[in-house]
Parts: sequence; C-alpha cells; structure tokens
Amino acid sequence: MKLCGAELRFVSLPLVTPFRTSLGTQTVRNALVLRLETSQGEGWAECVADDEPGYSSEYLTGAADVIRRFFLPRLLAMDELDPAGVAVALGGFRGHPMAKSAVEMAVLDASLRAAGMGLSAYLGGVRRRVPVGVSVGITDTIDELLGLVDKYLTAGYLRIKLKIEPGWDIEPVRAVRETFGPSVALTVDANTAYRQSDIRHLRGLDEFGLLLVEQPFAPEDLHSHARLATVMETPICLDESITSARDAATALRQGACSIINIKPGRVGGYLEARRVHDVAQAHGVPVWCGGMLETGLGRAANLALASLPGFQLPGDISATARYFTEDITAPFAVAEGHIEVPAGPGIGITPSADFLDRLTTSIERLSP
Ligand code: NPQ
Ligand code: MG
Repeated sequence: MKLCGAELRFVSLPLVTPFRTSLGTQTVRNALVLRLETSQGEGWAECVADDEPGYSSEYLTGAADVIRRFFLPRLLAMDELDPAGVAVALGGFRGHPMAKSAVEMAVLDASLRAAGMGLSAYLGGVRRRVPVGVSVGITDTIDELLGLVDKYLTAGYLRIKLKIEPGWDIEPVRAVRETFGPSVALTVDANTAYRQSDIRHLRGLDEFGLLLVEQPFAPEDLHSHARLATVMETPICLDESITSARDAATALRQGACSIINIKPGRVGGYLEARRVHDVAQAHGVPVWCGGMLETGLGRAANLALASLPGFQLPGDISATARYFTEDITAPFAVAEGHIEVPAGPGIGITPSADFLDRLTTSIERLSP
C-alpha cells in the first residue's frame, strides 16, 4: 500500500455538560480527524490529544504539527506501507504517542478496509459487544453528583467511575455508596492529584468496596503506587503511568498496580495497546479500555480493542449521548450495559460528510 495524500481536519463538538476532573474543566471537545488517501482506498482516524498539555504533554495543535511536518512526509516517501510499519517508520521520532497512534489507526483502517477485515478480528477480539461504564466528573454539590449517578445507572451502565481530588473524595464516594448500595460497581480516578503523604488519607477509601483506585500519584512515581498497594485493600490501577508494554511489565514487576487502564493514544497505537494487553494477560492482570472523550472514530476502534479477551472490566466507552449531542459518525448506544463492536471492515464506521462539515473548524490537505 502506498500513501498518496492526507487531510487534517479540526472538528469542534460541544459537550452535553461540562466535564470536570482534577486536571480542569472541559466544555467542548476539539478533535483532530485524519483522513489518509492510499493506493487501496481511504483510512480514517482521530488524535485524542486535548487542547492543552494537561493529561499528558501532548496537545492538539502540537500533534497536528508533528503529523504534518514529520510523520506524513516520512510515510508519503515510503513505497510499501502497512500497519506494523508505521511505528517502525516513526520510531526515530521521540514521544508524541497520541499523534503516532492517530497515524497508525488511519493506516490500520485503510489496509483492513481494503482487506475486508474488521479491526476486532484483526486484533484478536472474542466479543461482539463489550460491557461499558461511565466516568462521572467532579460536581459542585453531592446532590448533583447523586443525580448524575442515578441517571447513568438508569441508562444501564455497568460501572460508575467517580473523578476525585483532594477535598472531593471520601464524602462523595460515601454518599454514592450509601445511596445506591453495595452492589454498584464503583471505581475512583484521581488523575495524579495526590502525593505520597496522602497514603493514610487514601486508605480511608478502603471501606467503600471499590473495584479499583486509578492513578492517585504522578505518572513517573511508580514507587508511591507500590507503597500504597502494600497498605491498601483496594486494587491500584494505572493509567497515565503506562506508556508502553515495557512500562506495564516494569509496573507489574514493582507491584505498582494490579489492574491496567489501556488507552491506545497514550501507548502510541492499537498494536502497542495489544502488547500491553498481552503483558497483562501473562501476569494474570485484568485490563480495561480507557476513554479520552473520543468522537465516533476513536470510540469505534476502542470497542474493537475492548473485544480482546483480557478486557475483563467495563471500559470508559460510553454512549455518544454521554458526551455529545452531535458527533461526526452515527451515534453509539448502550443496551443492557453493553455497546456493540462495529462489524464492518476497518474500524467499521465512516464519518458522515454532513455531520463532518457541520462540525469542522478547519481543513488542511497534504500531498507528496
Ligand atoms: C481518564 N478520561 O481516564 C480520562 C481523563 C480525561 C473519561 O475519565 C479532554 C480530552 C478532556 C481527554 C479529561 C475519562 C479530558 C480527557 C479527562 C481525558 O483519566
Ligand atoms: Mg484515568
């Protein structure tokens, strides 16, 4: 397969409600959509970087820049392009995993579409639908939080994840547990908001029977996570800390986590995401698919990833309506707590030209 041209497009999707985490408050999802034109047809992808370098060091216009100036020229110069070749070809460029993941996803989509194969089958998926949960942002009041959780449980979500930070942890978790009872699958995500000196405080979460506590400490601080794991009953799950399969092996060897959140963008692509899954499987450690407020493109590909056998916990892959009133693809819906894995070739879904045009804020074309 040869790359013939590409289109980089920014889209802007208003969120149905502001999404507040320990990192900040989001009211609109600006996304970068990539369309590759190849000798065998087109391929679609999105880059999951955010506007600002808050969740990680990547940010949207920076990702567009590295794709435009370095990644696409390198791929346009190649005679034979295939999905596994993307990481090899871009291996000389450090960092930028979300930008690399977007390019790899578009090549995967193009080559699998040409081959008539779905991404789930290609990756080794074993499920036609996947169990899903929902991530609930920090709210102004506990009543407001209880109202949201009630709505999501009614919608059928199989797991509720509460965003926490210092000052918003024990009390909201207690209120949710007391209101909705012991059988609700509940987790918390701190997005790195705590320090090692908070270990005693975090142990206070043990009484609520949480499935896991996600990323309490800084990404590079495996040591504090390992310390916490020795004194806390609740399993520790890492998100920001795991940027490759090698990181996953290191974290597991050090006892820093016993569950892993996998986001393809964070680890540089769907193929590395599968390797993280394989490392976890070899350690008998469950994984689940994280979320980055993806458009329908990333949501479709994440559903394929989450169909692999090691994805033992509900993912942060919610219905489109959890985040957006309008998307660039047909919406995904939750039924009985599950979302169906798209069945078509490639990522299994194509943006609608109408929806795309309505939400696009800029387009740029690249050719050799
Ligand atoms: C997480 N996601 O698991 C992330 C964090 C996150 C669904 O909880 C814009 C783009 C804002 C991506 C805020 C969920 C974001 C973002 C938070 C990702 O840690
Ligand atoms: Mg997280």
